[in-house]
Amino acid sequence: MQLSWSNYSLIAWRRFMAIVIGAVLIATPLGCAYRGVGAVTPAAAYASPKPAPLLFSSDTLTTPGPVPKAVTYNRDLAPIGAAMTVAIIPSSDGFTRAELAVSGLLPDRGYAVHAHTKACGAIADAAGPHFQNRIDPAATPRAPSSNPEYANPRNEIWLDVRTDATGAGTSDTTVPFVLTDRTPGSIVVHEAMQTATDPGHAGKAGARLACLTLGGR
Ligand SMILES: [Cu+2]
Repeated sequence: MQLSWSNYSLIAWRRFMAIVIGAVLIATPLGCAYRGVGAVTPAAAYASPKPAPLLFSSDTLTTPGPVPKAVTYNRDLAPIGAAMTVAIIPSSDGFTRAELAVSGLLPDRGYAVHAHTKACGAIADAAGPHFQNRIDPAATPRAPSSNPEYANPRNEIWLDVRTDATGAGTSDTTVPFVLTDRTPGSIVVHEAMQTATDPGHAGKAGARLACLTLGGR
């Protein structure tokens, strides 16, 4: 059977319309996204969040002032002039490594150390609670997370350190998550010699002695 001209033109017309409709379907979200109308491209909708860059901070402790990067809240246990250096290093395999070096602290002493959510401030509480990868839904500002399911060194970044005879020490940890748009604001040194891990006390480490702000916040 031979196709008539009208059959050909009908098929051609249908193909043409299919191409036009397809092009409109593809172009519409791109155009909306470009104009910031709120639509997102399918690729953006399924793309994983961009990993945070390396976080590095280093400074010596001073008294709380207008915008200090590193502060002491207890000069006896965290003397002015003591130094803190921290690097939080993303990796491509789903892990994050954190390294801490301190000097000028008391000799032969343990210090509990963690990443906290906010920058250091005039008062020790300014640094907020511990940074958690999966945030404990039961935690509140008055009752920070103490559930070992959340307050543990795999869901938080713990850098408990022990100083040598000169007051210097290093510690490191590797956690099984990557930082994305939400990153820690500071590293806080506590009075306890190591962080508690038992239920109801997990993550607790006594008074905040010193704080180093991460990044420019
Ligand atoms: Cu802490």
